Amino acid sequence: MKVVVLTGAGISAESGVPTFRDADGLWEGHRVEDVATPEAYVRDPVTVQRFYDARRAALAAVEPNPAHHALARLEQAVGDQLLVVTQNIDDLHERAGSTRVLHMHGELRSALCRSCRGRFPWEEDLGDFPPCPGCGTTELRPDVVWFGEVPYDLERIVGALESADLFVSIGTSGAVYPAAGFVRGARDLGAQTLELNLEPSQGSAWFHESRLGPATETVPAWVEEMLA
Ligand code: BJW
Repeated sequence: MKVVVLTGAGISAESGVPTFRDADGLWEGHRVEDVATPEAYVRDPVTVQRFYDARRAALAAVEPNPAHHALARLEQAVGDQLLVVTQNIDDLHERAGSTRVLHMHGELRSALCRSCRGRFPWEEDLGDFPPCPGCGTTELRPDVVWFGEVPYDLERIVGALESADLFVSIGTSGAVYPAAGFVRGARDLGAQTLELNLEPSQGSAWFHESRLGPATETVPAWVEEMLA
């Protein structure tokens, strides 16, 4: 059975990574659509760099939780029958042991050069505008996908959705496209669809089944069912 799992901020919430749109979310008091844009970066690159530098540094203090570990166990059992597509820019899936992960909204531990478009693994701060390892300019920015930019790996994701038997969405509000449209696409193409979330997402009605609860409980329980 081919399974595509889409994850959002909710899967990392219990690791201590803030979500975006919940009451105590990352951009509380701001509309995410106003701040997560290339225009916001051009207006005030120093503030944006510092914001992502702080989030990159904060990764050192968080650990994968039982939901990330359960998905890694599922991959160990089914191999390339499972693809995890994450909107998250943290690296908790990989640290739990998942290897088949696509980061459609980029990664904190990567830098993107606005000049040569090179992408480079990156652990340090970008706020002091270091030179690009590829072209030497000081145009490195966080390698994340802001509103109006095209998400990564869409071709591979669409291909996987086309052949999926089961699509599972975990901890995402369904507020951001194209990810929010994956459930309809997968369902139209014949997949069963399952939502695991703390509360119903905006697209909840599109799923065949919805299970509510914290990811650290619902995800391991679902994985145990898959492995039984
Ligand atoms: C738990 C839990 C627990 C909590 N257990 N669960 C009008 C209509 C339709 C579309 C558009 C439109 N106008 C513009 C668009 C397109 C636009 C868009 O979607 N805008 C919306 C505002 C409508 N999209 C884009 O611009 C995208 N690009 C694009 O469309 O390109 C064009 C194109 C597409 C396809 C082909 C060719 C061209 C780009 C979107 C980029 C999003 N970037 C961000 C920032 C990334 C960097 C960063 O991290 O700072 O990505 S925004 C932010 O939202 C981030 C997230 O990945 C994304 C989704 O958030 P997520 O993960 O769902 O988090 P929350 O906080 O919203 O929800 C948390 C959930 O967890 C909740 O449901 C809780 O219940 C749950 N939860 N605790 C289980 N313990």
